[in-house]
Amino acid sequence: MRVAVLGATGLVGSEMIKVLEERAFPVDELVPLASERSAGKEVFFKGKPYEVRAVEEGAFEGVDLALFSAGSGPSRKWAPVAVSKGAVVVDNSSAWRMEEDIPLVVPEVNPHALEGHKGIIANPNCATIQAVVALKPLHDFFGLEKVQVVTFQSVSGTGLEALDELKEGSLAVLEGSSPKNFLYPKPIAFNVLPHIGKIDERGISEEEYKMMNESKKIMELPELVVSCTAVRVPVFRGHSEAIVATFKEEPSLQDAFKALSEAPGVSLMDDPGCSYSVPSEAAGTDPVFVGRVRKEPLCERSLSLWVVADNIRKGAALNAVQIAEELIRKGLI
Ligand code: 2RA
Repeated sequence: MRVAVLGATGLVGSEMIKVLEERAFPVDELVPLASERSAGKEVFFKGKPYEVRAVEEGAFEGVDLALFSAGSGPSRKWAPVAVSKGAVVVDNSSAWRMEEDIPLVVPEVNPHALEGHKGIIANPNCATIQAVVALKPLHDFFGLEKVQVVTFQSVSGTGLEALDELKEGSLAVLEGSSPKNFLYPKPIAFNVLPHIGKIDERGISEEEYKMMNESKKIMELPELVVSCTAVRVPVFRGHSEAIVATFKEEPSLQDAFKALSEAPGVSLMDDPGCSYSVPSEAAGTDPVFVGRVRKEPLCERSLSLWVVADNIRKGAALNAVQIAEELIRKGLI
């Protein structure tokens, strides 16, 4: 299979190439693509160097699968071009996610949504992916009615620049000075910012809308009530989420543990001594770690969960490759 990766030099794009190799995806030829600015750089796949090409129409000739992680603008421009050349596009940007006829897919939750795709498939937002992987098994058991999520999102979600900012900003603070020109509305070093994406006139941020809207589409629960506060935290890699899930039926802890322990993509942390994961442990791994599972005294018929995952892997690159694997399994590519 001829596989293109657009955004090949970025955090997610380079992880996509790594995951393709790790999972022995059937790549006969890799076509690493990027903007003019990054063209000419070198990436490695199966021990071989590949020169990154500047994206242009001809680059998609003969491409079977195109994994995109280059932002909404380039996705809107190049995904239709890639499809016109016969490729199936799995796009990690937010460009297509809420388009009615575009599947928004987490393979552990709604693989059936791939049927009848028209060439473009949207990869959900990282924070949404880990939440629905944890919620799906509980929904199947108890019927999900309402979800309240507070996210603790690492700076890698913003990209390579933000990793440098956290490091340099933290050093500056430790040396007694203050961080200089920063990417976020306020310095992230030793700070937490309840502000990811623009905040609208209702006081809700773009990231919070992603959680609210994407989770309903993926779980096919248009009536689901979702509330989210998305927070940026001074962590390099790995998103964490405190979730309160309210169900139609009273959830028993025993059934909740059974559902989670058997759920695809979930690693249940249920050791009474240490029933939770943390970003430093989740970084570089595939599972969605679910811990601190407990009855929620504040709300009836509710459970509280602590959900941690690597936002660059399961939250982006791995989920995209798993979608491609599912397409092969279903004969849809
Ligand atoms: C973030 N979810 O964490 C957004 C985009 N990756 O910044």
